[in-house]
Order: sequence, then structure tokens, then C-alpha cells
Amino acid sequence: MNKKSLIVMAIMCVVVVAGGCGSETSELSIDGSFESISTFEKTPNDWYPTIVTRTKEFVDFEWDNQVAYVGNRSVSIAIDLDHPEEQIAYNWTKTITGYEEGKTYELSGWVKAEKLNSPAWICIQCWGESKTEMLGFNTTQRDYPITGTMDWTQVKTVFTVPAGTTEVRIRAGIATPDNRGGRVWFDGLSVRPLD
Ligand SMILES: [Ca+2]
Repeated sequence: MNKKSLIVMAIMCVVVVAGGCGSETSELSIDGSFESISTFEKTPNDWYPTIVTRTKEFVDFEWDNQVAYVGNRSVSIAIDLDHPEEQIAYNWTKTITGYEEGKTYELSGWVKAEKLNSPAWICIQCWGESKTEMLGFNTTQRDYPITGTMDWTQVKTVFTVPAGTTEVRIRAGIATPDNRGGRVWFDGLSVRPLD
């Protein structure tokens, strides 16, 4: 191998190594395919259902091993027909780590719907230190309104993490009372940087 070839190879190695260090361009780890079990509870890895004590008998949060878009499992929410006439946004939720302030990300996921009268959504919330002030918010439901009965459909939204954000939270859900008698499944959620 001549000297010129060695220099070219050296440059290529540097490029490969630089690419390999590119955690900035890789997806954030959110376990959005709901395949792995959490350590302490029988729920998908660090995803939790928002159960409201007074209405819990009217809602079923399920870690479903019969219906999936990716792998063998998804998460679902089913609301009983006789759920009280009350506005509640039921959702599966998780806080995400590894984000950077000022950076723009795309949140995407797959949704399957059965008898929904108002859209299912996947949203992102950026909270400040006090946890009472939401600094940033975006939802898939404006551009991708999933209603009625639909097979797996991809939804997306873009968000930038505002300065001062201390917690970024994903929520995937449906609301009452419109969706009484309806059910939704979520799978294949991911968050990837755009810049
Ligand atoms: Ca899955």
C-alpha cells in the first residue's frame, strides 16, 4: 500500500469514527415498541397508565400481546360505554432522557383506532423547574386526526426543547366523554433529532 492510499484510509477512518460518535443524530431511547417489561411492575419499560381512581372501573389500560405494529406487543386504552360524563384525557406516559435544550426533534408513532369520536393523540410536554409551567407542547392530532375505526396509521409532530426545560414527557391517549365505547392502540413510538 502506498503512502497516498494510507492517507486516504486514515481520513476515512476519522470520518467513520466521527460518524460513530454521532449520538447527537441518533434516536432517543424511549422503548416505544412496548416489548420489554419494567423491573418492578408488569408494565412496559417505564411507561405508565394515568389511572384516575374515581373512574378506574370504566377504563382498561392494557399491555396488549395480541395486537402489535412492531414486535409482539402494544399498549391500549379502552373506555366503557357507561363511563361518567366527565372530561378526562387518559394516556400512557413516559419521561424521556438524553434530550438537549434548543434542539428540534420529531416524535412519531403508530396508532390503531376502534370507534373513536374524537382524535387519538401522541403529545409532547416540556416542563420547567416548577413542574407547574409547561414551556413547550405539541401534538400529533392536528395534522393526523385519528378517529373512527382505522388500522395502524403513522402520526408525527415536531418540537423544540425550550431553554429551562427540566422534564420532557410523552403522552399517548384518548379523552372522554366523546370516546366512550372506543379503544386505541399505540406502538412504534420514537423520538429523533432533526438538526
Ligand atoms: Ca410493539
